[in-house]
Amino acid sequence: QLKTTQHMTNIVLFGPPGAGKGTQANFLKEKYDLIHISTGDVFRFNIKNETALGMLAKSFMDKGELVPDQVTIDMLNKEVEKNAGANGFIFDGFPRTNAQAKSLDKLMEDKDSQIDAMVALEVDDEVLVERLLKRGETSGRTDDADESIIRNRIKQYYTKTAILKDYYTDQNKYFGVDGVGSVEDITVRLSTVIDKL
Ligand code: B4P
Repeated sequence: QLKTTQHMTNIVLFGPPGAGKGTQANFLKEKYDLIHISTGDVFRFNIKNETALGMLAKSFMDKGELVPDQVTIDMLNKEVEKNAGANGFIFDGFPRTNAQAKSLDKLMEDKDSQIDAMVALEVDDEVLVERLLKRGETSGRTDDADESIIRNRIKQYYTKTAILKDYYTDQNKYFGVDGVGSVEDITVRLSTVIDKL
């Protein structure tokens, strides 16, 4: 018997901190009519509203550490459930660990769907630091305020997150894009990949 699919398009937008994930997701969600879930934004919303989740997340984010997997996974699952019936999702900042990637696959499978692609923004470390320090001048984000915290975030990326490139490459789902250039040019590069899915 053939499996029925919902024809959802689900994209993981990937890259180190400051690569432009949030910036690009805002364009792509409109263009492809997808629900954008940024785990960083959800945590910041909870911090602003002083929820228990926010207070917990803040203790990690302020140091440039990752929030523990189970907390992040539970939150992500709830955000997806809130949007049942969507055409698909852009996951921005999730998954960031192997455990998160596995749980996302399971979540999609339960919906008779799948992750179609990981689209990665490739940017050199020094450019990342420069961008985040610049954002820190106005964003009020505690994790952008200090170079040592920014460097710790990049370190966390290399030790815990970068390995996910292999996870998706093994499934022929990894697509890397040059993340340096104008925001518009980078949107075109990403769209070229997504249009082929
Ligand atoms: P995020 O909110 O995901 O923070 P980020 O990695 O800095 O976001 P992003 O990469 O989207 O920034 P953007 O490029 O848009 O995470 C923050 C923290 O939350 C993490 O450190 C962690 O503690 C926690 N967290 C989140 N998800 C988690 C998870 N799954 N598991 C555990 N913990 C989690 O912006 C960067 C800057 O570059 C902006 O100022 C932008 O204007 C600029 N920019 C963008 N494109 C540009 C371009 N083309 N040229 C020049 N500048 C550009």
